[in-house]
Amino acid sequence: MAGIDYSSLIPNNVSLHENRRLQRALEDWQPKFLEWWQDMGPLGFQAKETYLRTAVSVDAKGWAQFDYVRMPEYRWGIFLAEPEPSRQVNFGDHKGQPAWQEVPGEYRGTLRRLIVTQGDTEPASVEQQRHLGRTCPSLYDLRNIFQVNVEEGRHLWAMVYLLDAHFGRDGREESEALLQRRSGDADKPRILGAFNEKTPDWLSFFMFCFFTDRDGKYQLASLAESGFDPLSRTCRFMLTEEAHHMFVGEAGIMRIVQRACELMREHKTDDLRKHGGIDLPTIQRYLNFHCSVSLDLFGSEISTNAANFYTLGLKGRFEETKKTDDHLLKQATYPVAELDGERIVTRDEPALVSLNERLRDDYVADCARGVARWNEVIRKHGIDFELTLPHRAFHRAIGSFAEVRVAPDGRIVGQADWDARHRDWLPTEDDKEYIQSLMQPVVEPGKFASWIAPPARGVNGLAVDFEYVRLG
Ligand code: BYC
Repeated sequence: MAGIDYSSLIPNNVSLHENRRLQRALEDWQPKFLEWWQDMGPLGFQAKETYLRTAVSVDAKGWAQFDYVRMPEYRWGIFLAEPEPSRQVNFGDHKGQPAWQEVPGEYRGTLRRLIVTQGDTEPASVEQQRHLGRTCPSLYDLRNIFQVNVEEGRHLWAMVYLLDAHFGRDGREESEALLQRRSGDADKPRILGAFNEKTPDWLSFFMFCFFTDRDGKYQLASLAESGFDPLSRTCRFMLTEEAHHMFVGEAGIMRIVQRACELMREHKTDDLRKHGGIDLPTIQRYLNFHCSVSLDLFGSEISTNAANFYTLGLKGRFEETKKTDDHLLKQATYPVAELDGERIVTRDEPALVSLNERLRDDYVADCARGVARWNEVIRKHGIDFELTLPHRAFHRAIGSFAEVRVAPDGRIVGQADWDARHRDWLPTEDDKEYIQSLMQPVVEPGKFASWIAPPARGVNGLAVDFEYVRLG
């Protein structure tokens, strides 16, 4: 692969052409990435021209260039947000020191683990969504999922760049391992729980984009505060793309809710399964599932790992620099929900070990704003139903609530209650079968599946019936 013009093939603002060692590492990795993309990327559409956004620079003009491209020819670029002059470490024991341009030797292992954990989620989500193109509800949605997929690919490139540029041989080995783990594989699974779940249908996909990509937003925002400046700058740029993924999720669910309401009004019934819609209680059960597995992604409520990441200056709080406290947190406390026998109580805990919970709080508040916008659609149709976020203790596999059974309203219930009721709370086999039966491809420009309303507008100012993917 020697002799590739990397500046044009891999748009970048990290002067790739000046760094022979890094170029060689990426030259070695790139064909393996493409092989992984062919094996695990969107199935069946690799040769189709798709109207995609590509970042060719980080400025306002360059970060969103739209054109038709075949996915394997997508130009996965490497971009860091512009440097902040004289940036410092803004929290923890090194507060006030100049931000690090190289990895501090003593934090190598910890930082590598954070970057690998972040990087691992990116290919995982592409793997999870591999089959969805075949059942797209419209060409518009097909284009959107491919946009999300290529950008997750770019986010993998972003983490591989950090590993290859700053972690020597260990980094290169980790870059390879990122292409070897597989979502849901019993022997070599992805690192975090939610990324080993299946995304078998489009309702799950939109929920994933709303809930799980939003974890991405909060984790990236915390890493964007890092004292390790290349990580900070990388994450800052990734956040611009992450916003689109959450839009796809929020707007997707909103359109499903809209369609459900239209069908309820038209047929004067809640039973939408006769009419090809997705009823609101089913949407609620999918919401409960995706919210709870995404809450797990924040780690344990009380975490010495989180305290260390902060004290070492590696991972901050959401909007760290906007906070007005001492940014050391050694004396501070934070209210944390905990199990107390048969009750859930809130106790003040040392703030440093509570940082996962604090980030989870920021996340839950953000999710609640999105759910309120969905409820606004229901309310406008004059329908008496409200979607709600499940209690944070519901259906958890990580942290203090992993051992107990909790109802979506926060009541601790016994196993017998759980067995009797969980079909009301989580997607049932029936639900899954019904949703699967709806997954019939709709590929005529401007047409939409029966269970989802068209979007209010198309992509990049284009019409909703634009040919977003050329299937011909
Ligand atoms: N599943 O103290 P604890 C995204 C492990 S999403 C499995 O509780 P800690 C995206 C943990 O690793 C954002 N294992 O947690 C979205 C630890 O293992 P070790 C991804 C889990 O370390 C959509 C042990 O349990 N980025 O970008 O404070 C599409 C005890 O750890 C889980 C990041 O996550 C779990 N859910 O925090 C595409 C940021 N949770 O050390 C992309 C980087 C915990 O005992 N990662 N464990 O072997 C981190 O900051 C932290 O690793 C975590 C966990 C927040 C994930």
